[in-house]
Amino acid sequence: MKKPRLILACLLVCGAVSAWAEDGYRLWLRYDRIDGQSNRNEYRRPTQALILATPTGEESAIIKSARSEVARGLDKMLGRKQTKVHVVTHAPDPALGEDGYALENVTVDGEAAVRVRANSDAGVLYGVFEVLRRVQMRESLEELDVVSVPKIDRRLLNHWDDLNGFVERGYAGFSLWRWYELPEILDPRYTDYARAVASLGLNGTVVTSVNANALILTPDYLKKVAALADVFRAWGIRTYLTARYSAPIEIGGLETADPFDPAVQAWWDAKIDEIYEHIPDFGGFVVKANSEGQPGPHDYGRDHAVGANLLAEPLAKNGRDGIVMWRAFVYDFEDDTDRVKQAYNQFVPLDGKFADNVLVQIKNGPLDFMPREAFSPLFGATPQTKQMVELQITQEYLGASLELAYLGTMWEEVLQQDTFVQGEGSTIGTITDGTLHGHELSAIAGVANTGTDRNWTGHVMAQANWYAFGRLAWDHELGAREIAIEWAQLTFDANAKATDKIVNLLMSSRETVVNYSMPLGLHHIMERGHHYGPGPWVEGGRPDWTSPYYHQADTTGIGADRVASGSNAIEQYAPELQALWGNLETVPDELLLWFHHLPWDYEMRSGRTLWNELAFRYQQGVDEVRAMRETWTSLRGDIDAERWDHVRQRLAVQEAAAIEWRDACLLYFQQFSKRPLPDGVELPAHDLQHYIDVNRRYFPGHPGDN
Ligand code: GCW
Repeated sequence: MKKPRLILACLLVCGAVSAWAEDGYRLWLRYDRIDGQSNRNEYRRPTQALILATPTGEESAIIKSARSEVARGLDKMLGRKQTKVHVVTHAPDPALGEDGYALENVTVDGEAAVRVRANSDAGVLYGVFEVLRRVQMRESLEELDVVSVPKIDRRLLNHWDDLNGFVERGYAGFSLWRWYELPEILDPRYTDYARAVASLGLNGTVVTSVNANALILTPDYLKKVAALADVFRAWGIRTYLTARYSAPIEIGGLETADPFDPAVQAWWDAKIDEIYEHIPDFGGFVVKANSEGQPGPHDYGRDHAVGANLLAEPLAKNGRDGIVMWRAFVYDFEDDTDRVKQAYNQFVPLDGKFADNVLVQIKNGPLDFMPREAFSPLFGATPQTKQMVELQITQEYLGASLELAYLGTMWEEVLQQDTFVQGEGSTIGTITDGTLHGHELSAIAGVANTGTDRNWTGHVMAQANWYAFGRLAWDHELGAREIAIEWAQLTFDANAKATDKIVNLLMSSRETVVNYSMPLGLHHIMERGHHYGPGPWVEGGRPDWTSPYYHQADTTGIGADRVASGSNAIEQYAPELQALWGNLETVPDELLLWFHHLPWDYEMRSGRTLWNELAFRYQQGVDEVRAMRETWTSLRGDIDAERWDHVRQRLAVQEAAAIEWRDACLLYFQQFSKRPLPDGVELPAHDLQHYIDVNRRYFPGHPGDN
């Protein structure tokens, strides 16, 4: 009687163990044993030793990290006891910049070796991660001729994490930073976080939210930040904070935070000295000022440049290289100018007034991370001011972590978008990397999608967005598809056919979300507060937080009028784009209703009326999610059951969400269009009121009460 029980127990335990193993925790750093033959192709196991060549040849903390990753990765994959790692000195090579690296084949004592050469220890670490990536992808380490140099200096994650553990627009649990345990207790997860960040070549993290709490700047909290910074430093990651503009009042006991007040200046000066005592390589601040209720220099009649320079000066004192990333996400509901014009209006007159170590941090769109918007016209409009792009990795408007939306395609579109400010080729990528206007210092930010969920990002497929952001921060010219291929190979290690299917699924997913939520250039028609699901009917309160402000639907038609007949926001763009987007003959369908208010019977390129096209796009979005589900079903057995089922469940949710968007929006807009749904578009299951009454209480990531 005993034996079967034992076997049963073993089966249960073993089953549980393997289920736990595929919980997504390992991200793209899986390092599974390679058995000589991979799913994809024959693989010749590299036998080489590793030579780490730096200008100093020292065994620094970062080099130790590189060694530990080799042991954890290479040895495990190759089933080796210990790869030989030699650290040697090498003359600096200007071609590699600060963080770049070269991978070369060399012979040491008659033995084949791979040399990772760089000008900094961080560069060596990035090179080691590339070696590991290549081995994971079964790429040969022979005939190596790799030189890789990041185009952007400061490659940052921005965490919107509050001190109480809540993550604003976070859909993967709570904050990774356990402030109440710090500085004494160090969660091992901090190291795993740092490994993941460094593996992508990211080199900075802003650990607190832009909706800032001044407490983080108090001595007790600075000790906690310093403990985190110590962990991150060993992985080449610098720590940054957000600065609450009114901190001199809230924690400094002053009566004002006016940047012209000498006591305020002295306070920041001393505070920044204190920060550097705790964190000698402190990176600087991100500041959200005079936006959505945050305090700022306007409270004292001073402009953004004066505001930013107040912090910039002490950050550059004594040879420090701290920076200020001053956000351009500013708009004021008391100003009745079209919201999408306001940042440009506030910042363009300030060009040339910002200190050298200030960058203006601009969201890709002038509104707010919509599934698609025209790019922010502020890009390139202040040639003397350093500008950087802020992308949102967390899916605030693209289905949170319930829905699959690969954002690599969206960011490729953004980074390669031509602004024409200096003629053709003036892309947002070249503005962000500083080359267009000849700026030395450059930075890029992505709002993180990480949290305490075991798989880090809530939806396993959302790991691809963290990955894609990191890769694009390193090289904004990489293609979304090549990044998706890498990620899918590293993450699932499936056969070639299955990998192809996963990549295709990723590649079309963002457009699918656009189709079922905000097609044809519609924007900001989501539910209020938590921003999940449809809400074209949202009205009341400040107008720029309502939906009709943006869709402008009425019996004559639909769309935001941003040409001369309306807000004329289009005038903020280069003449080439004004001509392209202002003209109905040439404006792409994707931006049609972003710029134009058009009659319901307007004839589209497809030959359909605008109303029919709108209905058709919503239906198409639903059909595409159904196709995604079929594709996923067909992957059963090609990837592990745990993650297969995880995604399968979420795709079912996504189909229901797509149907809800379609039905809610079409019923709502039909009140104005007064036209029937065209053939081929499914009839809604409920009346409009049903959708209006949907109330998602306690949706994660929303700071207000639900
Ligand atoms: O998109 C909006 C979000 C806010 C966010 C703000 C910002 C951190 O709804 O939650 O606040 O943007 O970027 O400052």
